[in-house]
Formats: sequence, C-alpha cells, structure tokens
Amino acid sequence: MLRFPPNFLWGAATSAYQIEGAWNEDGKGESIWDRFVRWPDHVLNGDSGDVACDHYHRMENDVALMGELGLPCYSFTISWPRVLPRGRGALNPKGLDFYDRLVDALLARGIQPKATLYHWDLPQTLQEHGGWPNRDLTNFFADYARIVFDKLADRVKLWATFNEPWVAAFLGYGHGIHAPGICNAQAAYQSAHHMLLAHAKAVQVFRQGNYPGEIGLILNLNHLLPASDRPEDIAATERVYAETHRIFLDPLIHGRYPEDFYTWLGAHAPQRAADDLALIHRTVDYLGINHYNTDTVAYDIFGGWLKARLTPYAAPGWGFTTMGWGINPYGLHAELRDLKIRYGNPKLYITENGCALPDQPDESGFVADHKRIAFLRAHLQQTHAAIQDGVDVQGYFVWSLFDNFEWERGYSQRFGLVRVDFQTQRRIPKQSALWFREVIRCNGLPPDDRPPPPNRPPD
Ligand code: IFM
Repeated sequence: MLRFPPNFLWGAATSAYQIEGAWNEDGKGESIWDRFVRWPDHVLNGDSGDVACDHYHRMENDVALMGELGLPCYSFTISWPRVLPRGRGALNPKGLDFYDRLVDALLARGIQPKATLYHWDLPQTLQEHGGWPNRDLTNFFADYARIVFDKLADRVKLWATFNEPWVAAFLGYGHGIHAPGICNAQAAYQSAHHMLLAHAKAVQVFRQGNYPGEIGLILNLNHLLPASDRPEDIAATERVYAETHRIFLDPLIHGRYPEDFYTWLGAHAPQRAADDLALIHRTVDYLGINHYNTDTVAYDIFGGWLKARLTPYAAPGWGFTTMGWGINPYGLHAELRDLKIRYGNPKLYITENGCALPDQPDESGFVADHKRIAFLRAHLQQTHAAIQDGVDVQGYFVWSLFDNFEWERGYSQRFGLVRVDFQTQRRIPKQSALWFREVIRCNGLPPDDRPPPPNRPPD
C-alpha cells in the first residue's frame, strides 16, 4: 500500500456557477455567465447553470452526503454576484448567509471548508464597467474579499483568491469561448495581469487584517511536451509555457515579469504600473495546481498569437477523456518536478484532478466507473512519487464531487464522483466515490486490483 504523509489533506471540489443554480433568487445579481448562456449557440444544447445541481436548495443534504463519503475537506467557490449583486456597494445578506450556513454545516460534520473567491462568475455590472481589462476591478475585488473574510475567516482557514485565472482571462477575453465572449489578445493579457494584481490586493487585505489561515492562488498547469526536438517546436512550447505558467509564477515567486516573452508578444503585452510587481511578489502561502492532461506543442504560423499548435497527448495504453484530453499520469509527476526545480519547491495542493468519461449507469443509476478509478489511482501514484522526490505536495482534491455544468459544453461531460440525474436531482455515488472513501480512510492507495499502468514514457 502506498501511504501518504500524515496530515495529507484529501478532498473534492466544486464551483458556484457549476452546481448552485438559483441564478436569480434571494437577491443574487446577474453574472457574466448568466448573460453568456443566453446567447444562442454559445453553450452546447443551450444548457445553462440556471438550475445545475440545485445545490443552493439542497446544500444540507449535499453536505450530509459529503460526510457519508468521508471527505475531510470540501473545496467550494463563492459567487461574487450572490454576495454583492452589483459587484460593489450594497450587500446581499441572504447571499452571504448561504455561505455562512454552508461553512457551519460542513464544520458540524467535521469537514474542513476550503473557499475560493473567484471561479469565473464576474458580476455583469462589472463587465459593463469594462470587465477585467479595467484596472478598477482590482480594488473592487479586494473590497469584496474583505467582506467575505470578515464573515467567514473565523471558520475558514484555507483560502484561494482565483481559480484558473488563465482560463478566465484567455478563454473569456482572448478566445471568446467563455463569458464574456471577447476575442482580443491584449484584453486577455491585461485581464491576466489585473487578476494577479487583484489577487495580491486581496492577500494584502487578508494579511493586514490578521485573519488566521493560509491563502493561495490556483493555476491550471497542464503538462507540455515539444512535438519534436526542432528548435521552432521547442520555442513554441516555451511560449505556451510562458503564457500558462510564467506570466503568473515568475512575478509571484521570482518577483519579475517574463520580459523576454512580453517583448516577443509586442503590442499584446499588458500595461503594468510601477509598483505592481512589488505588490504581487510573495503573495502565495501555497499554490493550487489543477492538472488534467498533457499536450504536445508544435510551431504553427496559423497557431494564433502564440504561433503554436497544441495536440492532446495520451501515454501508451491510456487514451482520451470525453473532453478530448489525453491521459498521461506521468505528466503530473513531470509537472510537479518542474515546479520544484523552477520555482524553489513551493508548498502545493493539487486542487483539481479528475476526468470526464462516458459513464454508463445501470438500471439503479449506479456507475461502475473503473476507468475513473484507474485514472485517479495512476495520478495519485505519480503524486506519491513526486512527494518521494521531495516535492512539497500537501493535499489532493478530486474534480469534481458532483457531475455538473461544464461551461461551454453544458451537461455533456460527467466529471463527478457522484452521479447527478439532472431530471430528478437524485445523487448516486459512483464506484469511484466509494473507492476514494477507502483511499481517504487508509491515507493511501488500497492494493491494486487492476493491471499495472503501462511503462513510463519519456517526458
Ligand atoms: O469544470 C472545470 C472547472 O471549472 C475548472 N477546472 C477544470 C474543470 C474541468 O474542465
């Protein structure tokens, strides 16, 4: 049996827009996703998060289920427009009260709450103020953070400011695939810089307010491999690495911008004020790593502003998820090892890892998802190997606790440990949920009853 260090933190994660529903109830304001899902053809099948898992109304039962599944920690996100319907100004007490009750319900069952302030559902009024390309939002975010800390930080000890700022900035403002649906490279880089600055200002509020606990930032860091050893493929890989990793990690950890990359970008590079860097440097107590897949990268003159083409890579014997993502557990090990080498071994939590698969429920609704178990097991084996290599990984969260609304793909993707029947809202734990409960109970991997993973490919 592979055992994890004592105090290793196990959990599962969700996000507000993907599960809560109640999109316009109890005083909640409109978010950019509430607006975006109403544009024709922007979300598969015209799906929306209007109801989603109806968690807003079922929260107490959902927390009871988490207890039954033995979760030591639950990672949730807070909807800014539920708390501040217009993004700033008047507070919505009922919205804040929902999270207050959630935290109490978790603690009553011995489940540690882990809260993230931003998972993409910007108040629509702030988009009308210019959205993330407008620097004003960095101050509005810090004000919002203070309100939430004042209410919850007496009980929540593990915080994150942003979940996946790369996705929010680049899919939202650069490629127009996510809300608010804008296609402008400069707006994307400017948004990413402002999210980093907003993160830093919120951390300043947290530290100056002497709230107890830890605060970090969560990045989506998938693994990248050059498509060949041709210099142009290697250079393209470095550009993608710069956009996804270095624009955040270099200022946060090394206190410098990736100037070589910003020079290469030219007019797309973000505007920065003189003292931004000093504010951003050293503002993470931990880094959250969301890891799903590996891509190979080739130089491509038609490959957008980065001149790069990404192709999903699956390790031999693994294949692809229904998202089209290549499964490569070794990529997680390589990614963790690289972070240790390049960024001085920061404290890490794996804040999301999981897979969407074509789950087939039996007549009772039960899903025997052995492939998901194989995926999770293999990624935990690689996490364990990284810890043996000295990487400071302190916890692991499965994405996701529930099947939920997968953004532009609507309800077509099932990531959950728990199946949700979206017609009846019935929750049925899958085989993987029962397996994960056992992993948590043992603080390690139960003996493997499946074929061993294929040989490690070169990374
Ligand atoms: O569902 C998303 C989540 O919102 C952020 N991380 C990746 C997940 C799967 O795409």
